[in-house]
Amino acid sequence: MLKDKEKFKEMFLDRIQTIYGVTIEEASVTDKYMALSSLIRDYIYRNWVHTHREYDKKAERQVYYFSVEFLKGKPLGNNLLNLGLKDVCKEALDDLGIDLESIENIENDVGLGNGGLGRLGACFLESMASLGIPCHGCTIRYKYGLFKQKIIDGYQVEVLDNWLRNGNPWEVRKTDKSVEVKFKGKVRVNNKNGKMAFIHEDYESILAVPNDMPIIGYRNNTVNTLRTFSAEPKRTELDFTLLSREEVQKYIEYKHSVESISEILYPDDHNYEGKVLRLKQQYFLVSAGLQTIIRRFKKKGGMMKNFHEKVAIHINDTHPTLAIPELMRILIDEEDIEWDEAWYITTNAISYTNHTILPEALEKWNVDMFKGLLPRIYMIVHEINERFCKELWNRYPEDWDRIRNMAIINNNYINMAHLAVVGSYSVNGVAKVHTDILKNQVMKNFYDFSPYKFNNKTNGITHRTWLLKANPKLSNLITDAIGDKWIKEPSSLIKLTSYSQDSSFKENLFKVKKHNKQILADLIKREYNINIDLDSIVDVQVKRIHEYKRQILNVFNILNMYYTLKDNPDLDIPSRTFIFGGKAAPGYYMAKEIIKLINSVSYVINKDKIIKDKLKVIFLENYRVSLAERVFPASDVSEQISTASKEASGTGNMKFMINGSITMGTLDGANIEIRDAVGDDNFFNFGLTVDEVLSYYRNGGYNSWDVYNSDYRVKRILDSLIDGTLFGEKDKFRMIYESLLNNNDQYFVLKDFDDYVKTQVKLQERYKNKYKWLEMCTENIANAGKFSSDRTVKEYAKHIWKVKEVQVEK
Ligand code: B1N
Repeated sequence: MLKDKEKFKEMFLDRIQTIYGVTIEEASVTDKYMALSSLIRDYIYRNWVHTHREYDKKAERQVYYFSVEFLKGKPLGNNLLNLGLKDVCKEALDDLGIDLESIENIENDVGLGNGGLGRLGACFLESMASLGIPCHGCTIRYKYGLFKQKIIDGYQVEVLDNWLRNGNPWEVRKTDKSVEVKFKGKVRVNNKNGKMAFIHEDYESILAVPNDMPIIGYRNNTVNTLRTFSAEPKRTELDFTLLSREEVQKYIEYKHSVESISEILYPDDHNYEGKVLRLKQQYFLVSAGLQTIIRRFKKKGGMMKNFHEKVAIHINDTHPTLAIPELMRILIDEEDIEWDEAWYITTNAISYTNHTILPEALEKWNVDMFKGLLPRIYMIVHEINERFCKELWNRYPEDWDRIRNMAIINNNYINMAHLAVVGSYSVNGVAKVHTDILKNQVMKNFYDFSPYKFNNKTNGITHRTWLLKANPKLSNLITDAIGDKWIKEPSSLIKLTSYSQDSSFKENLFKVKKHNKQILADLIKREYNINIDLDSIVDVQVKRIHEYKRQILNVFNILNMYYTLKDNPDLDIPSRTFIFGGKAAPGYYMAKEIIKLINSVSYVINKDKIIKDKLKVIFLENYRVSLAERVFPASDVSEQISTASKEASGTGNMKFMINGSITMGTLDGANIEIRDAVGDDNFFNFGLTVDEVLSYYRNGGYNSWDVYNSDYRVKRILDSLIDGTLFGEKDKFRMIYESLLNNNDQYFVLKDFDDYVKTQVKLQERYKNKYKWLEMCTENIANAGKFSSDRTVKEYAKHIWKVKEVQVEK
């Protein structure tokens, strides 16, 4: 009924008046947003219930995707698009004098994630709903998502992200489905006629309350679920008048400690801290998730001995690895199943994805802390380790080094990646080269021991969000050329190849890019009062700020261009706009210095008249999903310049590609597969390869002073970081200077500098030939289909989870 414009208007007005108690004239934008979103939510309710009924009836196996992060962005626009309601909604609101875009703008991003890993989860959910893959997301309902970034005097300042302030119109609270999660206490062992029973006593009890958010498939009647859990105290209706002051005080402390569990998302990606609150979050998620899954499974008549045949549990990185011992606990202590059978069920239910090989990101929990918080779970992990080490001993008698190296518990620490590999039936990396590094280096011993577990699933992005929604003009152009089949079958984008020589197509592509640049330029003018030349090369690096992603290398090329132009202001080069965006972990000092450096360089260059506006540098504040949707469509060049071997896959690279930007990249992560897909002519590659980098590491690195001493450009740039000539202050960026020279340049910035600069010059030359450039853009779009998460989740479904798509009839 919402498909009819008049009906839409009527229902919208009715909702504003009856539910929000205001007339349309009195209603604030927030009222309108809440009314519209809740209207849509109610509209899909029947399909939501229906989808789950169909899954229970038709699906042989269902997947539960556990992740401590899902970075959704704004739900409203995606939901309208996938329901096919966007146009009618816009027209109905227009009639009422309301602008849909202004409503979309006030919606908060659902920022329950840091970066690539969380966004991958969100892309997977969209693709799975659109394909009818029976999958349910499970995560924590953080009260505060990833912080908002303010830039003050060039420095990052973090502000709490109170995304739930006005309520969340998309979620449905399921109080009646709450479960209890137990922490601390002790375990009493009962030996009854030779049968051991483990009784957990004196524990602290916490309520996990589920909230369900709909994940709407693309025009297929399917609505999947993202379940988020919030931690709440068990007893809420206390009569305080009957309590002593101490009791009241104790209760308040208990309440705070409980609520802190789902209070805030940890803002560090790639940096493991070992904090007890994080461990609490992880156990809270898996215990709550598994309990609700098992309760439903049994209610539908399932027998626990068949659990693994009907249910697949996926753990997104090691953060939900405690699903392994928690499932064992439930099977043994609550379902009375023997160890061996419980282990069989568990290791046939659980699969694991590894997302990084950076040593500082690997989770290792201190045994004493772990034992205190999770005494029963510790006993189980200990037993898993004992049995695993025995198995190793049988296979590799007396090979102590190997056994120590592979043990789950070693040196008083629990190695979560080891636990994840041992307790799963499948282990996958996220791009070919990353999986190879896992198999041949980082997890070599495990690969030798159980090679059948290891497989690759190259990441993907949902092209419906990142092309159809983010770039409507380009989508229309594509559809005009090859029809709209690509929306459901992204591999058919390949038909665009035949347009790479079509000058009218390319002329239109040029216009679309310019239009998108204009939108971004308007935003930049509004927010930063900087003018962008629409004919300049828009060169973008947006992602978390990290040394391994090498924003510094990008800055050094910019500084080199700046000095070259200062020396020769009439140099014939296309003008260039360099855009950066990204958050630094609040405790990552170096990353924060990099933000300050970019802003300082931006300040110096943008105001320098000598270079005649040939260079502009912009740091976009508070980079997030909704801003990303403006950035990718407007970019010409995609900077993917991580130190080879460090970026497991990257997914921003794919979002640029599908929007017709050309990659400037190292042969790292999925860049390699992108280059293979588009061909060398349509990709700018530079720098050390994975093998070269790994070989340097094995041999103790290289001497960065040699580069400093032999390359005057490098010397000039580095000196200007500390000598006051550029930034007016001595020692301003001493820390960066030291890391590159006296700390041996761990990420090979100086080593790759020369090749990077040369390749940038090559790119500039290529840009001068407009049609050649547009041909490259077309080739990139045409070959982007294989980087759709539709392809990725189909591979997971077929090869890992063994689940089939279910078509939900109306
Ligand atoms: O996961 C993405 C990949 O595309 C990126 O290359 C990879 O860097 C990213 C600890 C992480 N790996 N590890 C994390 C996140 C949060 C945290 O607390 C580590 N993120 C990635 C998707 O595969």
